[in-house]
Amino acid sequence: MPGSSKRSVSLLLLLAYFPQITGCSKTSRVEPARVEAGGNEPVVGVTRLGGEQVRFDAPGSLGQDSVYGQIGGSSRAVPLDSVEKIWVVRGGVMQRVKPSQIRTVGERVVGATTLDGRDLAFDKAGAGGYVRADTVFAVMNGEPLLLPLDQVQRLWIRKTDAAKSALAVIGVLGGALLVTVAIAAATKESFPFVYSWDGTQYVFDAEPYGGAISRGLERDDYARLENLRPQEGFYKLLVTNEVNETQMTNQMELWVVDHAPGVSVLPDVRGGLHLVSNPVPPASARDHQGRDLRSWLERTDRVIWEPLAVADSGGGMRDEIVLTFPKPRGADRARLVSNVATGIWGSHMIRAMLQLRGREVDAWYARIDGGQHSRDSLLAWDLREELYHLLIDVREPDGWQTRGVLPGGGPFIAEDRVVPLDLSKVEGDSVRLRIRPARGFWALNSFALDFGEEGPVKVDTLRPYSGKDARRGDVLSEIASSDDRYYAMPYTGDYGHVAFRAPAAVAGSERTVLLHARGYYRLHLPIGGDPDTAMLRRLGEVPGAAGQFAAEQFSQWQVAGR
Ligand SMILES: [Ca+2]
Ligand SMILES: [Ca+2]
Repeated sequence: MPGSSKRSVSLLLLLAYFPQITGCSKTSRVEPARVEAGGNEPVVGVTRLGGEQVRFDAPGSLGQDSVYGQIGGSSRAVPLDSVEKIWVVRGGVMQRVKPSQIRTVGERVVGATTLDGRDLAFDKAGAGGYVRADTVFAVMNGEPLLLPLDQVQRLWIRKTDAAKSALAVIGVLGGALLVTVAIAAATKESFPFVYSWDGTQYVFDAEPYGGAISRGLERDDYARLENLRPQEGFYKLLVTNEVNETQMTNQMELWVVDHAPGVSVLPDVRGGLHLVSNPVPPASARDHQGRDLRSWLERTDRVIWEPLAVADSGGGMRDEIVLTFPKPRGADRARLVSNVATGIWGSHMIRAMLQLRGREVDAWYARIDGGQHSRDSLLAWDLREELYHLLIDVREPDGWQTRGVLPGGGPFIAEDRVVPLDLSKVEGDSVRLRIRPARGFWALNSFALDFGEEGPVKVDTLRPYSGKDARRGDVLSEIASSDDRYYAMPYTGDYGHVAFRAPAAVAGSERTVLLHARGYYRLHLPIGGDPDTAMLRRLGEVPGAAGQFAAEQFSQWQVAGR
């Protein structure tokens, strides 16, 4: 970054903070802090030299020499040298970081997945990889590597927080369509982050209860904590709110399973645990355009199939992927083992669709919280569109039959999840499964089928031993059980520590620890105006309209980012 623009940026003061906790129209001021280019904070407007106030329609962004935002529906760039003050919302609504600015936000590129599905892991020595202009600069296998961004499908970013001793490696979409905004959505739109103490640091390990955007949608979530290790007899978790929302945790407990080595213990969506010993990858995986997706979907790795929210060559916003697995003779049931997350754009669409309700969003929340009928129709709509639930169809003699449902999750951590499948009507020596994900809403990592025998799973349930919020102190009684008491984290930056007494290890067995968490969250939305009733009606009544809306929003966002 040229010195002049950096200097002008550092002169700009952060002046405002809008705590839109419940959509109330309260604006308050907090202590000034510096705005960093590429920082977390979306720009709501600027004060120009001479005092003119400019307020953007939607959060804008700070570029190298201009502030970008929308005014009256059209994109504007306000040159920094004409700006006196920048107004930002603290917390990440949507972060746009220019490639040239990635190093200024303390992130390091540790790898890249290319558009053709290669996983490149950069050498860890030195400062790690970084992005400048349209190129990733890194060292791999001791050799310098220059990788054009338009060959990148996903960048892997290492984020550290020294104060909390926390580490997270997350994947963000890159690629030709996003060159000018190469790091998109580095802040997410939902779900608390849970970090596991691994003996030396906290490592990002779970994102519970995604999609539970109001109390009526509160749900249980089950996630393996692969990084958790006991220390001095305790398992320790760090829970953080890193996004612009209020997170409400009702309950946290650990499930400890000591089991035979070499077996995986995996949860289904209802919290049933399954012993999986021999998951078989698909023999073939093809989409409706004939693309071979097997190398993307055959194992859980950094090669993740995530179509952008752009129509395919036929104008469609739904993909259709058929997975074929060999079937042992006589097998009449199997367990689908999937590793699937909500896509980055799909995660963002939760916010975009809520914002359509404008000032009436609280009335919508009240309906969802107050009545099963409203919740049922929301779920029915979601199942029709397959935005946050994915139907698993099985090919039977009389056609495709839906035999399972897979919920979204993530978007930054996808859990392995089991879907028990009835195959009693499947004929022949193979099983064909079909999924029809809405484009932009899904990040598909892997699918496998396990035909092994089920056995009983013995679970040791651990209630929390201590729970301390960094600001409020003791929260143990709030997370101890599922009731009407919640551990609330209303502000971005809130965090707390939860500890559990670790049972002694069992000789000769392997241990799997799962987090069972229950809760919900509320997004902090901008002060609402008139609801967009025409669009809301279209989304509700017209099949496929939600996918079209996502594509329109994506297209507008790309234009605004240029
Ligand atoms: Ca509780
Ligand atoms: Ca994969």
